[in-house]
Amino acid sequence: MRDIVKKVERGERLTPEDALKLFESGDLLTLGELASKVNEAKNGDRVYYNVNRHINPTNICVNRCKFCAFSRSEGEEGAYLYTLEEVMERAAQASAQGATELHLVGGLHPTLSLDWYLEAIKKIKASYPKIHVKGFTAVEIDHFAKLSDTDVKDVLKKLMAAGLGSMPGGGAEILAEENRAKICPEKISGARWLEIMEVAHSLGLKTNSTMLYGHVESYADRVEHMRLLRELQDRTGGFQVFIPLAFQPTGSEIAKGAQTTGFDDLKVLSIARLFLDNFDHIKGYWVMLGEKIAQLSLAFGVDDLDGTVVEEKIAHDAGATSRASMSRERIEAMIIEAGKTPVERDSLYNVVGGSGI
Ligand code: V47
Ligand code: SF4
Repeated sequence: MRDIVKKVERGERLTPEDALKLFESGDLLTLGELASKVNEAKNGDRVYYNVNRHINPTNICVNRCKFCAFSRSEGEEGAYLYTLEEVMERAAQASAQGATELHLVGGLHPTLSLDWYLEAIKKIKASYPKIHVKGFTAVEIDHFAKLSDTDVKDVLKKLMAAGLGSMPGGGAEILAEENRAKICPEKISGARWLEIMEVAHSLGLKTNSTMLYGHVESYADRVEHMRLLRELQDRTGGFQVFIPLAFQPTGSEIAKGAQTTGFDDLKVLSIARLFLDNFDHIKGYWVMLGEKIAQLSLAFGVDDLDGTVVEEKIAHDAGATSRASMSRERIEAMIIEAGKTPVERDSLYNVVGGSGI
C-alpha cells in the first residue's frame, strides 16, 4: 500500500497489478483519503448533481440478461410499451419540474423501429428545445442498427440529427468475456460495446460509462474492465464519467441474494478514482448505492451524485430500497452535510445552478 500511495502522490499512473492490490487491501480509510486528494485536485470541493428524469419507453427485451429484473418478453405479464403520447406526458412533467435532462433507455424491443425513437426525440426537442436527451446504451444502438439493416455510425448520425445530446453508460456490465457470458449471454460482446462507444466519440458524441459489480465477477474482472475503459479514454477522451452500478439481486437469475456491502461499494468507487486517472468524474449513483453510502462516497473520491431521477424502474424492479425520486433540496442537503459544495450541472457538466455557486 505504501508504494502505491507514493505513486499516486507522484502523479504516476497505477498499473492493473496496483489496482488488484488495492482491491485485496482492507485499508479502506487510506484508500478513501488518497482518492479524496485526487478528486479534490480535479474538482475542488464541488459535488455535481443534475435535475433529470428517467423514461424507459419499454421493458420488452429480446436479451433477457440474467441479472435483469426489469425486462419482460413480449406478451408476458407486466410487459409494457409506452405510446409516444405517454413519453411526451413524462417529458412535460420533467420540463415542469425544471429538468435539464431526459435519460431515455429501455429494453431491446423485437420490432419497434428506429423511426419510432427518432420521432420521440424530435417531438421532445420540438416541445422542449432546452432539455438535453441523453439516450440509448451501446446495446440499444447495436440493436437499432440490426433492426434497420444499417451500421451503428448511421444510427448514431440519425439520432444526433434528431436531437440526441449524449449517451448513457449502461450495457457495459463486465467487459471481460468469460464472466460476461455467464451473466448476459445474449448481449453484445464487451469488445463490441467498446467499439460502439468509440464510434460515438469519433462523431463528437460524449458518453458515460458503467460497470455492474457485486455478482459473479472477480477483482481481476473489475480491474480488466477499468483498464479497457482507461485505454479507450486515452484514445478518444469521450467518456465523461464512470459509474459503478451496485448489483441489485432481487428477482434476477444470478448471484441469488448477493448484495454489495458498504465496504465494497466504497472500495470500488475510490479505486476507480485512483485507477481511472483520465476520467474527470466518478458518480455515486444513489439509486443503487442507497442514500447513505452515496453520501459517504463523497469522502471516497466521488464528485457526482447523478440526479433527481423521478421514475426509476431498472434498480427498483430488482429490489432497490432507495426512494424513486430525490428532490433538489435533499441532494443539496446531503452534499452540504458532507462538507462539500453542491453544483447543479447539465448533462455535459456545464454548471447551471445550485446553491454552491
Ligand atoms: O445497463 C440492470 C444495469 C443499467 C440491474 O449513464 C442493473 O448517467 C444493478 O446504465 N442491478 C442501466 N444494475 C442503468 C444505467 C445508468 C444509470 C444511471 C445513470 C447512467 C448514466 C446510467 O443498469 C443496465 C445494467 O447495467 N442493471 N439490472 C440490477 N439488477
Ligand atoms: Fe434487456 Fe438491458 Fe435488461 Fe439486458 S439489462 S435484459 S439488455 S433491458
